[in-house]
Amino acid sequence: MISCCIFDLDGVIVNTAKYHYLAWVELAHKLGFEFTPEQGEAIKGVSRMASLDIVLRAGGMQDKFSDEEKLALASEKNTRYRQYIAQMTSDEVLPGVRDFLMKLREAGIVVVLGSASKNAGMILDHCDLRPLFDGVIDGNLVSRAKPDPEVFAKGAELMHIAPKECVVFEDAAAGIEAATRAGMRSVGLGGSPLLCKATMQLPSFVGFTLDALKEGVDR
Ligand code: B16
Ligand code: MG
Repeated sequence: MISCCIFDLDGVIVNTAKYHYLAWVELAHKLGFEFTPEQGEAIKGVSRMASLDIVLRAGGMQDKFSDEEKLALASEKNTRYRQYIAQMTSDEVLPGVRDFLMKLREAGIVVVLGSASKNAGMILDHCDLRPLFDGVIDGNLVSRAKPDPEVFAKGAELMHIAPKECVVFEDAAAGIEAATRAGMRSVGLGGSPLLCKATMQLPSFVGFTLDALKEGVDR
C-alpha cells in the first residue's frame, strides 16, 4: 500500500545542482583556484558546510580557515546561490513532475518534500509548486545529512504515516540508503548505476503513472 510519496528536491523536482555549482565556482575563483564540473559531482545532495569542505579540499585550502571564517564563506556562497534561484520559474520544473504530483494528489496520496536544502521553500515558491505539497521537511528542520534517515523519517512522522506506506524519490545513492534505513521503499531517478539499491529505477517522470509506481514497488 502507498499512502505517501516523499520527494528529494535537487535532481528530482528541479535541477538546482547547476546553480549550486556556479555559486561554488565563483567562491573558488575568489579564493584563487578552479573547481571543475567533475569535482562538482561530489557536492550533489551534500549539506552546505560539507560542500564547502569539498570545495576547499579541491583548492588545497581545507586547513586555512577557522570555523567562523568557514561560516562566512558558506554564507557568501549562499547569497550568490539565492541570486540564481530568485530567477527560477515554473519552466524549470523537470519534465513530467507536475503531472505526476497532480496524479498522486487526485488519488489521495500524501505528497511531501524531503530535501537537505535550507532554500527549498524559496525554490518551491518560485516554481509555483508549493500548493502541490502537503508537507515540507527541509534543511532547516534536520540536523543529520543523508544517508541518515532523519529527513524521511520526519516526513512520515509529520503526516502520521507508517514508513512502510511511504515511497521516496531520490537521485543520490545516499538518499536511497536513507530511505532504506527509514524503512521505506524507493525510486531511483536518472538511471545512474549507483542507484541499483533502489526498489525501482526510473529514467524520468515523463509518462509515469501511479499504476506503474505500484507495479514497481509493491513486491
Ligand atoms: P542549501 P537536495 C541539496 O539538495 C543539494 O543537492 C546540495 O548540493 C546542497 O548543498 C544541499 O541541498 C544544501 O543546500 O545550501 O540550499 O541549504 O538534493 O537534498 O534537495
Ligand atoms: Mg538530490
